Amino acid sequence: MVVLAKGELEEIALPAVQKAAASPVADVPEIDLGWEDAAAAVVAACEGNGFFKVTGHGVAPELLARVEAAAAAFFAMTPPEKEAAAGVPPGSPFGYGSKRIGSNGDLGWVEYLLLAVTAAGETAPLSAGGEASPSPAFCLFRDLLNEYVVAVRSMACNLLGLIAEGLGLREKDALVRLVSHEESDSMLRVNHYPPHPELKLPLQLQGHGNLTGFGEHTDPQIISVLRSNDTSGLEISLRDGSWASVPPDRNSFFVNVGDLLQVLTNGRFRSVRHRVMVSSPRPRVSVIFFAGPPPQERLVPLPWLVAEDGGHRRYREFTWREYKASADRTKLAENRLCHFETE
Ligand code: GA4
Repeated sequence: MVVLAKGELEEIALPAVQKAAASPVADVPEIDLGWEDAAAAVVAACEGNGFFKVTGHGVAPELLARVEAAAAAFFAMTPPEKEAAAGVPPGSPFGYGSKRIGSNGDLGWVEYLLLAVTAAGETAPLSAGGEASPSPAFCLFRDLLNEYVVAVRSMACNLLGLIAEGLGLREKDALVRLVSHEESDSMLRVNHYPPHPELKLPLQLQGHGNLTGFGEHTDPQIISVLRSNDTSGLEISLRDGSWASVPPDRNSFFVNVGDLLQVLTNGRFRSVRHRVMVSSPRPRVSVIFFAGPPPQERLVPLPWLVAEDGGHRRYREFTWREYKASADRTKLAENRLCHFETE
């Protein structure tokens, strides 16, 4: 067991680094958004492992580099400084967190910032979800993240438009409208995976171990758009249930199919199970935009896809508020969709 040093946020025992065989490298489809046949390529990737890489996205590399540097500076502060900077009352799911994931006892070798995205007009102001006022330095970081959210949310909408096109939906904005709505419930998560103390030891003393940074799970939302620095760690579960590692690429974005897209496509796409393993001696920083619908949105498989499936509707209707409340009662690794399946 590794017990964190006194003076850290609190003492939480984590399992020691496990000896584990490295996962094979995933064959991740790469899609350039400028391609003429991007819609078909996105649908094929979603039907495959539900995970793909986006290039030709048009987001300025300079913005990505600024966000990466600002995130590193934020996590370089002491835990009390980070908590105070994020300015969120205790008990809120938003703001700064360390090692605890969700509220049902999941732990990971990760610290994070979780922010609500409230989509008002053209901009996407981030709110830490509380009344307490954040520090001026944190406000600057938040302004930068707002800029990032505008870019990445527009990419998410682009992708949802391509999916609708590739699926041959008559209603072209059936998916986009869920995320571009004024009350859409999207989130931004900035994760920092410090190298495990044992991984700082000379290689011959380490035993090539692995530690869970963020345990396996599927994302509950529609799609998630992730960007990381050049440190490895992300792994996806392939259709056969085996794990494969995703080589990092700081110039590209990675997209996950979420649970809601699985429902909307009546199971034609499947939400991808993924996890982060900490095995690098360098820190990993990732920023993930989770594209969600308004809380009151009623979700049901799209009629066209139900018809294509011989009229079999695989999920019952529910609201996003209902799904989130149900998800919040689960442990990270649980299957959350099974509660919404029809007979
Ligand atoms: C996984 C995806 C996002 O990080 C997140 C996570 C959320 C949390 O950290 O509070 C959850 C997890 C995520 C799924 C099930 C519940 C809720 C932790 C947890 C055990 C912010 C989200 O929306 O769902």
